[in-house]
Amino acid sequence: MIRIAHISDSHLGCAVFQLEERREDVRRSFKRAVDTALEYRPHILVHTGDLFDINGLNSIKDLTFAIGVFRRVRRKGVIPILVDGNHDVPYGFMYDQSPLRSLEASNVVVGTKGQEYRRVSLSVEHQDVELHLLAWTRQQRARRYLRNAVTESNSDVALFFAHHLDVEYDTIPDTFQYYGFGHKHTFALDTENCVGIPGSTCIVKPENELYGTKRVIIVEIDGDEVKFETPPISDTRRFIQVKLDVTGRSATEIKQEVVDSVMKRKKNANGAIVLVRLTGAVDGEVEGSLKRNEVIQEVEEKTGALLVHLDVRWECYGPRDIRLTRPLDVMHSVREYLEQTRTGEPEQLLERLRRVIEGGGE
Ligand SMILES: [Mn+2]
Repeated sequence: MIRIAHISDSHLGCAVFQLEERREDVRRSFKRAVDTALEYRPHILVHTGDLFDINGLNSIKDLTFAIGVFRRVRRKGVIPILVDGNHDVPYGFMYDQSPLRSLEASNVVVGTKGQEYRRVSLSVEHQDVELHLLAWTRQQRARRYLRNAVTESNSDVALFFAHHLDVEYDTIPDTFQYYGFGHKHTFALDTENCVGIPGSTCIVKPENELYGTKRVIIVEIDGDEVKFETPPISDTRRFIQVKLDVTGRSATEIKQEVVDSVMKRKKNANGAIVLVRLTGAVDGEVEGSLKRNEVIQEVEEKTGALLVHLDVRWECYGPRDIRLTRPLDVMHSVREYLEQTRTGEPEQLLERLRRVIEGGGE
């Protein structure tokens, strides 16, 4: 039996909202995922790319940290394997070599050595294990490598790892016992076709990632039998998402609602990154008078959140054209005005108006 732990997309150096605190969060999240993987006593630990984030400019601190983590993995008798992701390729004008090459030079990890496709043979528990590692490349080339992949007839276990392969899983040949990919930051596992994506070890883009899970994929291969375990992992920082439909609200009401809805989670919000998504429809007056900075400042002060982000997705109608079909009919015009400005519950107002018009007073 051999056991593989599969993780991906650690994006060391990435700092959402340019928060300096995130660099440390991201390192700790990566280490925590590795620790979870090690609890399952794997023989091999595979990382399918984007170990470093291109926007993090691969600081020496992150590189040193990664070497330390993988050295610890090695000391436990586990072999760390790396595949180059789209963030791991050199960006000519910024730097001329992928940081993964530095890791390989430190002799703790096994990687692609800068080749597009590399076949690695290992002996694990007296079994011949064959790993095919496909570095980030154009999808057309990647699919060709997959189609043409041939395994040795004498290998006991054959595994295929790439950062990303855009293929229908049921068209994948059954050449390999497991296909491990990355690139997508939330977990997916197709046990029928033996294709797994663990998701990133931290949150890279909160707006896309808060609804999925992130896991370590443990693959246990015993002869023809393949078994999976998928322990969950999470970012070391708490993210809170609040959604509010603010249609028909004034700027003051919106501010109050945002404060109230985050305050409800005050305990949780301490130190958290809070994303407030505002949807619905507002007019130009509301949009212009909502002082976003004040809302953010108030919520941050009252809850101790590390950062509050207003993710404004409402539709703004600008100055509204009110169309009155019978302008001389006061009741009818007021009704049309209330409806078109989406003022909630107009009936009460109309009833009072009716009494004023009909009875000359209340
Ligand atoms: Mn990625």
